[in-house]
Amino acid sequence: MTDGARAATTPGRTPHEAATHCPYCALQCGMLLSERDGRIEVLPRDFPTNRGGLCQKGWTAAELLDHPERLTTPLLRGPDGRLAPATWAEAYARIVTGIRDTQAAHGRDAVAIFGGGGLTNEKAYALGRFARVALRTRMIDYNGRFCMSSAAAAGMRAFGIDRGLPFPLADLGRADTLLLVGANPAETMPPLARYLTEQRERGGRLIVVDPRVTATARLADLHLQPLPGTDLAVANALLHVALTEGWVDREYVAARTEGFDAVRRIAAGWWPARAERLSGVPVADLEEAARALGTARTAIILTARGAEQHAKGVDTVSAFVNLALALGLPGRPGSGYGCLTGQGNGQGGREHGQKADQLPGYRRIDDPAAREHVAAVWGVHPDELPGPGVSAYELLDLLGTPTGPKTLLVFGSNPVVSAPRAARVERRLRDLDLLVVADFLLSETAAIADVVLPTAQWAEEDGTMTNLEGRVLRRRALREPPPGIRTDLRILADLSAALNAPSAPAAEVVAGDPSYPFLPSRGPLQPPDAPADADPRVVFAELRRASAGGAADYAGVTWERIDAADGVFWPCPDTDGPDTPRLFAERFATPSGRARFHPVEHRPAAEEVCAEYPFYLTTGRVLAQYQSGTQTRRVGALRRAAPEPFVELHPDLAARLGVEEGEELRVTSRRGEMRAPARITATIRPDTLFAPFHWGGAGRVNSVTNDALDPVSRMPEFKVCAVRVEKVTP
Ligand SMILES: Nc1nc2c(c(=O)[nH]1)N[C@H]1C(S)=C(S)[C@@H](COP(=O)(O)OP(=O)(O)OC[C@H]3O[C@@H](n4cnc5c(=O)[nH]c(N)nc54)[C@H](O)[C@@H]3O)O[C@H]1N2
Ligand SMILES: Nc1nc2c(c(=O)[nH]1)N[C@H]1C(S)=C(S)[C@@H](COP(=O)(O)OP(=O)(O)OC[C@H]3O[C@@H](n4cnc5c(=O)[nH]c(N)nc54)[C@H](O)[C@@H]3O)O[C@H]1N2
Ligand code: SF4
Ligand SMILES: [Mo]
Repeated sequence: MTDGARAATTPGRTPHEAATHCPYCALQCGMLLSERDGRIEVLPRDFPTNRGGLCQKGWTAAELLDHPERLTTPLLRGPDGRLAPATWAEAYARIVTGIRDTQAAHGRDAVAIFGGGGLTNEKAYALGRFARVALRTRMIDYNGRFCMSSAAAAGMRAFGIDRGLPFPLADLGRADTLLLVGANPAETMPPLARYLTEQRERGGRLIVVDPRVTATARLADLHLQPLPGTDLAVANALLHVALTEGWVDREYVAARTEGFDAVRRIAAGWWPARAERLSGVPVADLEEAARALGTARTAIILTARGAEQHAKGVDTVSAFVNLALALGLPGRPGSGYGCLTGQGNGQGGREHGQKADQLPGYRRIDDPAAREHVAAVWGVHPDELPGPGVSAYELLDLLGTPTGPKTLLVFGSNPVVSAPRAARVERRLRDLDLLVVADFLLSETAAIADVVLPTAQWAEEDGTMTNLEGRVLRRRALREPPPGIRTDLRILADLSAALNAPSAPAAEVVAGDPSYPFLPSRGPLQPPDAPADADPRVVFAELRRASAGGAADYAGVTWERIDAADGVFWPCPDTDGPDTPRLFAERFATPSGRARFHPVEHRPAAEEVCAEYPFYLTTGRVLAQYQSGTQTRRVGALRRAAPEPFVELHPDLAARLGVEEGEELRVTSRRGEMRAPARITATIRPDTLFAPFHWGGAGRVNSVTNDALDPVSRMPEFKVCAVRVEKVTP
């Protein structure tokens, strides 16, 4: 690994190698890149998360580096309405003029930023700083709101801290009972499946809760197949059984928690037959699941998007956290509750300030002490920092409206495909005076932009990512970006300079500070004319300072330290102190040190079925495509494996509609319609349809999904809405 790292910072060496991580999901599988005669080969590397495994997306990730459709120059929309190549100077001039004009006419908040959970920590941090210091806008949020926010909010209110897994992934393999709720890691994190196999080989019990018989459900001993949107009732019923059977850990509840009484009273009313009526999960299965959890020596409960992407996602996660607390799991060795983070930097991306209500280190932007600390690092007065903005969907839905932002800059997201009620979001984006998108491919969102900035890809930049375990990792560059292409950090630094913003004092701060031994030696990957704060090492050094003392404290994390071990788990406040692979052994991060129960009641989905829209639709992922598909739809092997959108439906329903396999279906909701071929399978409930969200155009399922938001996390209800379905007769 160190060899790879060294090679990566030594340009011109052939063969060129870099030990880095996959660009896609939060598992951040270790991989080795090697370049010979211009060809790049991907090899898996033994890393604690993937243990030498990779999925098909990882194996083929390098194909996009030299892809013919890669953007190589900035693009500007001309008077003829078309995007045409332009110089960087022209692109920056258009952006800076646009920002100035917009802010002069409509105020600072009329310029907005939309970020992404795939960005490195350095970029997420720089984006937040750019918004607050260069633009002085409060309007910044990011796609993690669509992903992680419900579990994050539930974790915060129970534990006082939000780290997806509060223990290393390897614990999964040793748990006696493992409950996966709305998670399909066999397709969404395939190398993780080996922990599930290991767990079962050791005699453990695996329980999966999913409305579909997924590849993950097929690995399970027990599969609960609820109606979408009824997990909260299921969780309360499991707690009900644990209570009546005496499996609640009373000592733990008394010593380590608060607020159990209110939760116990609610659970008392959730006898399993009541939950069965709502969810369709048989009483016997609920009792068996509760027994497997309640009588296990060690047990782990994990949630993912199936449980979380609901207008009651926070309360649903809280119901499972309540169950975990009642059984005494969090903080007990080998046990616990966790959430499976999704995007490559889904964890770090939600810690360093690209969220509307946040400053770096998971600080709150409305906390005076936090503002003072961060303002000092940024070299500005605390009063100059804007206040909290609005959440991702609310931001998108304000664009171009009389009171909303008129200019938007997007880094690392493709909301035209991935946002709920996407046709409306697309209209809002088109209503902007100026839309700027930084991407390395022409995503559906870039295609409607006024300015497109070609940016570097993962193998062309250094930085850090924080994986689903809270482990900070090193992304290591294999080679420089192709000519004409700039990194996201460079773009932000250039724009800051062009706006005459007080650019980050990072370089000076850091150069004079002996605790940053690796600075100010600039890496070979930064062109000599690049501003200092385009250097990811400079930005990371500043991030450490800004995060110091916060919940997500990175002050003691250095690139050297990451290189020397297999990453560093936050919080890690001191360079010579320990990091934190496991949280909660002695206390929780709440003021009292106790975990907090939160009483939660089931409530119906925002939209229930009716005569006009008689079926439920849920959405999710397939193995060979990633997210909005900008990247994976352009990789040959992945396109062949998953070439087009589809709608999954049960054979009984197909018979009623008179539809055959592969025939085109139209799925309609109150918000819009999509069309895609039918995929008939008995693995789905007869009252429910499923479609993946990886495609735009007519097959875009987000034309149909519901933009109802969770009141706390502002998470949209991607996982359930009411639809009608019919065969499209040619
Ligand atoms: N191949 C691939 N892998 C990925 C990604 C990708 O796009 N493609 N994206 C990454 C990201 S960002 C994320 S967030 C993760 C997501 O990882 P997962 O959460 O595992 O993925 P999903 O497919 O969105 O949802 C999981 C399951 O929830 C089920 N589900 C739907 N509705 C409900 C419900 O109401 N209750 C319950 N219990 N289950 C329900 C679906 O049937 C689905 O099988 O994957 C990451 N990995
Ligand atoms: N119906 C439905 N919709 C969903 C979901 C669902 O389950 N169902 N899941 C939601 C979830 S969990 C998520 S995370 C979102 C994800 O959806 P998006 O936010 O659209 O995420 P991506 O498709 O990963 O978009 C990333 C874009 O940025 C580009 N990109 C990648 N890396 C970088 C970088 O470093 N810099 C720059 N400048 N660009 C980069 C890629 O080429 C791509 O075009 O979708 C959400 N939408
Ligand atoms: S599981 Fe995730 S990180 Fe690992 S190779 Fe596949 S996409 Fe990449
Ligand atoms: Mo996600």
